Order: sequence, then C-alpha cells, then structure tokens
Amino acid sequence: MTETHYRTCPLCEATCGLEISVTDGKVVRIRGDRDDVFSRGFICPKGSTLKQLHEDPDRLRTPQRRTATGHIDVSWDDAFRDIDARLRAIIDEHGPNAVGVYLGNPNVHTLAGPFWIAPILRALGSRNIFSASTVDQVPRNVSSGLMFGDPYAVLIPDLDRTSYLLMLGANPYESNGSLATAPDWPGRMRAISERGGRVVVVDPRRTRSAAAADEHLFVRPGTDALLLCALANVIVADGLVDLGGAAHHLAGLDEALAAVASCTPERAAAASGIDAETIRRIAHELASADSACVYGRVGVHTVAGGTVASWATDLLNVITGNLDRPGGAMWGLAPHARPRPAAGGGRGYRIGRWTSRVSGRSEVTGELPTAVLAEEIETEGAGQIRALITIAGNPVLTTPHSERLDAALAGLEYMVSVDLYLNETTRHADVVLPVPSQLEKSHYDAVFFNQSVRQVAKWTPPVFATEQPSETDVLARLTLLLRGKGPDADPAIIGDELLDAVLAHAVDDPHSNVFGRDALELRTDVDGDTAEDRLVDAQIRTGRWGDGFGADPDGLRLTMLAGNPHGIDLGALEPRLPANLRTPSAKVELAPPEILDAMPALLDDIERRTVLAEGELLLVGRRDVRSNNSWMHNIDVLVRGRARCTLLMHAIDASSRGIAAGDTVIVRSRVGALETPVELTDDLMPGVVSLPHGWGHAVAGTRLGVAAGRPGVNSNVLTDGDVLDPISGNATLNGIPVTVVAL
Ligand SMILES: Nc1nc2c(c(=O)[nH]1)N[C@H]1C(S)=C(S)[C@@H](COP(=O)(O)OP(=O)(O)OC[C@H]3O[C@@H](n4cnc5c(=O)[nH]c(N)nc54)[C@H](O)[C@@H]3O)O[C@H]1N2
Ligand SMILES: Nc1nc2c(c(=O)[nH]1)N[C@H]1C(S)=C(S)[C@@H](COP(=O)(O)OP(=O)(O)OC[C@H]3O[C@@H](n4cnc5c(=O)[nH]c(N)nc54)[C@H](O)[C@@H]3O)O[C@H]1N2
Ligand code: SF4
Ligand SMILES: [Mo]
Repeated sequence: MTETHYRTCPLCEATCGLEISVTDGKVVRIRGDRDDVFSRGFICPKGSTLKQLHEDPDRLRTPQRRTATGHIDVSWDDAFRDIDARLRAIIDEHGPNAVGVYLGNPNVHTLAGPFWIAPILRALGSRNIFSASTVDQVPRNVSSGLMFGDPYAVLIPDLDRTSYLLMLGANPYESNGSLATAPDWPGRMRAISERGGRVVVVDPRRTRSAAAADEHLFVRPGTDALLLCALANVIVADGLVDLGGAAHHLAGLDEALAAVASCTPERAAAASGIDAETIRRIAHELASADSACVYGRVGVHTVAGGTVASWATDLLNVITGNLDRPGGAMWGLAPHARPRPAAGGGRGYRIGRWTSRVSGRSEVTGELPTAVLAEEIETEGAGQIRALITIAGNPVLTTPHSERLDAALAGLEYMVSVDLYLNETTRHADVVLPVPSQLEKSHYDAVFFNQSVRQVAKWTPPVFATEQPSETDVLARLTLLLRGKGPDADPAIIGDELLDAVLAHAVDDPHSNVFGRDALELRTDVDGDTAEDRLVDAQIRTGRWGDGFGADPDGLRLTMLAGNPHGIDLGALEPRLPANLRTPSAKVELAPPEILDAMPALLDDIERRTVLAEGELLLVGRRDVRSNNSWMHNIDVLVRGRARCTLLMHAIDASSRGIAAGDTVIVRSRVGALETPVELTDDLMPGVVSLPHGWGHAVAGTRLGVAAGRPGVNSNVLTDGDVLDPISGNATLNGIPVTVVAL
C-alpha cells in the first residue's frame, strides 16, 4: 500500500511543495508537488534527498555525551541532568554572560526556531548571543530597521510583475533565492525577459544566473556600495528622481541625495571596473522602466560596505518610484502576522545598545557579530564566555577565521549542541541533543511567508511519527532548566506560555479580529496535535485572513490548511504604506545617521581596498545547487560525481602563475592557508578566484561517513574575522585578498 504525503521542503527559502510516496513505512519516491499553488512541481536536487537525510545512519537519534574516547549514547534524562548541573554551576559562579549562544541557519526553517528560542534567551539573559545572521543578511536587517523601523521589514523584489530586475551578488540558479521566497526563481527570472522586461546581473563571476540574464556586468568584489550610490547619483544629476505614490511617506530625502553627491559614475567605475557610461545607462534604464526593482544578496551583504549597499539598494527603489508598488520593491505579509494600525508608526529601531567586551563591536538586533565569538571565548576576565549552546549551527565551517574558532571551542569549559549530526562543531559539545528528522515534524514557514513574492498559506503535517522528543520539547527543557526548574520540568509549560501570550495580545489589540474576546475561552477552541501546531493555529486565526475564532467562518485556521496540503494562494503582494512603517515619524527614514555618518570613510575604504599587493587576487564564495551550507555533504547522491570543492581561476591568472587545470595550489590569506585543486574558467573576472564554503570535513571526532570521504577544504580558514562591516558587524566573506601558488 502506497500512501501519498504532501510536505513543504524545509531545506532552503524556496518552500517547494513535495509529493512523498511511502510504502510500508519507507519513502519510495519524492517529487515536486505539481498541484502546489506556489511551486507548481518545481524541485531541485536536494528536495528528494529528505529520504536519504531521514534514513542516514549517521544522523543522531540518541543524546551524545563526550568522553575521552569519543561521544557515546546517553539517556535523555542523563543528558539533561548533566546540562543542568554543569551549565547552572557556570552561571551561578560567573553570571549569565559566561554562557554564549550560537544560532544557525536551519532555525529559520523550523517552527522551533522562530518561537522556542526566544524563551531560552530570556531565561539565560546573556549578552553573548551570536547567529548566522552576522555571516549573512544582517546589513539588510539594519538598514531596514533604520529606514522602516522594523529590521524584519525587508523589501523584496516583486518578481512576477516587475519589468526590470537589477540583481547584485545573488545566484538563485544555484541558491534558489534568499530574502525573496519564490520557488522556481530561474523560471520567474526567465518570465521577466519573456514578457519584454530585462534582467541585469552584477557579479564577479558569470554564474548560471548571470548567463541566463539579459545582461551581465563583472564587478570587482566589495565595491557594490559605491556602484549603487553612483546609480543614485546619476538619477539625481540627470533629473530622473520620481518618488511615485511613496512621496508623502518619506523623510530625509535631501540628506540622502546629498550623501551620494560625491559618488560619481567615474569614481564608481574606477573602483568597480564597470565603466561610467554603463553605470549611466543602467541608471536611466532603472528610472524609465515601467516598474523596476534593485535586489542584492550575499555577495553585496557579506562585505565591509554591506549596510551602505543595502541602504543604497532601497534608496534606488525609492527614487525610481518603485517603493511599495506592484512590480517594484514590496513587503510580504505572512498569514500569521498581526494586523497593524493603518497610520503606521512605532518605536523605531536602534543598534549598539551594548557592545562586545573585547573589541567593542556593537549589538545589532540583540546579537553580537559572530566574528567576535572566538575572542570572547579566548580572552580571560569578567564576562568571558566559558560555556556555549549551539542550536542548528556549524560555525566551525561557516564563520570567518574558523581555525581560531575551532581551537576556542576546544577550550570551553562546557558546550551543548542541539543538532542532527556530530559534525565539525558539535564534536566539541559535552552533550549533543538530537532532534527529529525533517520528515518527522510538521511544517509552516513562519519566517519565509513574510518575505515571499506571493501571499501564501501552507501547513503540512509530519510524514512519520517518532519516538524522539520534538525539537520544541528539547528547547523547552533547556529553557526550564535555565529558569532553575530543574532537568525534569514539563516542556508543555513553555508551549502553553507562548500560546497564552499570542491570545492575550490578540484580545488586547484593537486592530485584531478577536479584540475584546476572552483569551481563556479562545484557548479551548485551538486546534493542533502539538504545541507548535497549536501556536500556528492561534496565530493564523488572529492574522489578516484568519477566522477570528468564528468571527469569519470562511477565514483561515489550521484545520483548513490541513485540508489544503497544496497550499492556499492569497494573492499578489499588496501595497502596505504607511501601515508597515514602525519609525516614530511613521515615515521612511531615508537618511539614518548610523549609516550616513559612517559612509564617507567606508566608501574611501572600499577604494583603498581595490589597490592590491603584487600578485594578490580577490577570493569570493559560491554555492552549488547540490549543497546546503555545510550540512548536506553526508548525502551520497548529492556529493557523488565531479568534485565541487575546487578553486575557480581565470586562465590568465593561472598561466601567469604557472598553474594548469587540475593542479593543486596553496591559497593563502592574512589569517590562514589551504591546499585545493584548481579548475580553470573564462567565467570569472580576471583577478578574482572562487571557492565554495561549507566543506572541510576531514576532521577527527565527527560522525559523517560520507562527507569524510569527500571532505573538500574549509574556505573560512581564509576569511578574516577582523574585517567587519562597521555598521552591522557582518563578516567579510567575499573579496578576501589571497595569493595562489602552485604546490
Ligand atoms: N565563506 C562563506 N561562509 C559562509 C557563507 C558564504 O557565502 N561564504 N554563507 C553564510 C551563510 S549565508 C549562512 S546562513 C551560514 C550558515 O551557517 P550555519 O548555520 O552555522 O551552518 P549550516 O551549515 O547551515 O549548519 C546547520 C546545522 O544545523 C543542523 N541542522 C539541520 N537541520 C536542523 C534542524 O532542523 N534542527 C537542528 N537543531 N539542527 C539542524 C545541521 O546538522 C548543521 O549542523 O554560513 C555562512 N558562511
Ligand atoms: N544550493 C544551495 N542553496 C542555498 C544555500 C547553499 O549553501 N546551497 N544556502 C542558502 C543560504 S543560507 C543563503 S543566505 C542563500 C544565499 O543565496 P545567494 O545570495 O543567491 O548566494 P550565492 O549563490 O552565494 O550568490 C552570491 C553571489 O555573489 C557573488 N559575489 C561575490 N562577491 C561579490 C561582490 O562583491 N559583489 C557582487 N555583486 N557579487 C559578488 C558570487 O560570485 C555569487 O555568485 O542561499 C540559500 N540556498
Ligand atoms: S529549491 Fe530545492 S532545497 Fe529549496 S525548497 Fe525547493 S526542493 Fe527544497
Ligand atoms: Mo544564509
């Protein structure tokens, strides 16, 4: 008997629907769900590997405790007792800052991450909180926070309606998109050109995305901030500013435009390698398109000018009249988002509420830059990190100057990890707490529905039941022991608290569809088999399309989503000005001093960095559609075939160094060195080399049988933890000066 299950793929931001066939308790086939309202059958090579992931014998199913001879199975009770005793002793003696937390990327792909981590952080009360955000998109959060009052109000390209997409530092043909959820990005990009629009890609490499675009411009790594400011400069100088319908909602326009006055196309051309005439032409095309959108991602954010680039991206969207209009840059709206007052306005957003102890880096969004985690562990004194909790992260492979972090983790007094694998990071943990596989939990995209190019609601149930505790229960038990409730407290306490808080807010909120109702009464009507599903139900029902617990019988609720496993399409993006603004002025703040004050020095610095020492090249990263940061290399079907961890190099740069295709070379940066095979290509800008991240699995003490056989090298041995975006604290992962010599 074959049963068919529908399940959203949780591996990347694209949220593809999967059709999963199960016979006798085993997955026999996974393919794209052709009836999915959003993905329409699209799937990438990773989607079908949820089977292999689920069946992977190396995937942890039992808590692990580290011993002198390696990790061993222990019971859940022993694991939590160990954590309770050791972690609490450190906190009692040294205070909460002695415990650091690192949160990895998959937390945004689960229901545990968005809701069950906040209670842990509150119970702990440490300022030493770190996450993958500061090796990724935090500049986008900072500029959005300062401009719109909400760090999560990130503008996304209205892909399906735009006539012109200017895309910088993103390669959705491999990554399937980021901060713009859209299954089948490639198809949606092609559709722009097919309907007479234009796609222009700016990237130091002619990626598959660049090759498929109408135009590709090579750019010198790290210079996009200057390029984007120059595009704005041309629009001002040539009298092309058009604010469109957003005109009444703007503050600080004159200061913002003054800030780009020095960024002439000639200045940007000298730094970026894109000639001034082309910069002028692109500016004119942007300004004259029926609708247009500027979109930048990892390549423009993981550099020192990341926040300026993110600000300039949105400034361009504003001054071309594309803010909040169909086909332009718009905001998404998740079904569970709470309604906001129509007039907008709020408390605004601040950065730098505290600083890191050793090098004084600013707090952003409640976190410190992950690049300073190692020094905070190494440096003795009050406030030193002595213990670490990692949840769904592998910073030993994913964060800068990673050899230093690896050594620092080895010196911790205590470490706990919540993870699926014993990998390069979790091998340092005294206790590893496993979580169920992706097929053993329900799914609702609490994060990605907020930044999706269509308004969509979808909840999918688990494919398999499990004996293991749920991830939310694991996190709840950590919270409770941090609260001093001991290792055996009932995890349901946390789920109930979260649910009560949602309902209490909703009934207190005059804009809510349950305003004035009795929260306790609503609670008796909440559906869902698990704490996370009940929370989803309460949030959806009190959201924009919700049933308001009976107020609108046709409205959304969990049972309705359960009956629609292909999802419910709620339509194209809708304009949301000014309701979506949370700035105290209820305006878009175009000239945040935190950005503009730092800008002149930053732009000078970008120019200075284009001058390289003799023989130096600039290293950039890359993604392959078969990878997922560091953690899916243990799946044989994904790593089989040609080696993917190679250094790409232009033939000109290779021949001048006497390097031939397939040679092994030594790549050296200020902080580290590695050996890797070379692949020659014409698709790179000369002077640039490219190495993917997330490899480097030849490490003792892990349990990754397949990955260890095709280990590759860790590119973050080369990235420099001392060079950060000074505004957001984001790490510099692209444009790293390196030398390359034949072995
Ligand atoms: N040089 C360079 N470095 C980079 C980047 C780059 O472009 N270049 N990209 C950066 C970016 S954008 C990011 S987001 C970071 C990612 O950095 P990390 O988040 O630190 O790394 P991942 O490889 O995503 O590790 C995810 C971990 O979560 C575990 N895991 C998977 N699913 C679950 C789950 O459901 N629950 C739990 N508890 N654990 C789970 C995996 O086993 C793995 O250990 O890497 C960054 N590093
Ligand atoms: N297959 C796969 N998919 C993934 C992931 C994965 O590891 N593998 N990771 C997921 C995660 S966590 C994220 S955040 C997203 C990221 O998704 P994307 O942002 O699309 O990331 P990349 O594919 O790394 O594309 C970054 C591009 O920036 C270019 N670049 C480098 N430096 C510069 C520069 O200075 N300027 C410009 N203009 N370009 C530059 C690189 O050549 C590269 O083509 O992908 C997600 N999806
Ligand atoms: S693009 Fe691939 S990894 Fe991303 S959601 Fe779709 S199937 Fe999963
Ligand atoms: Mo990321």
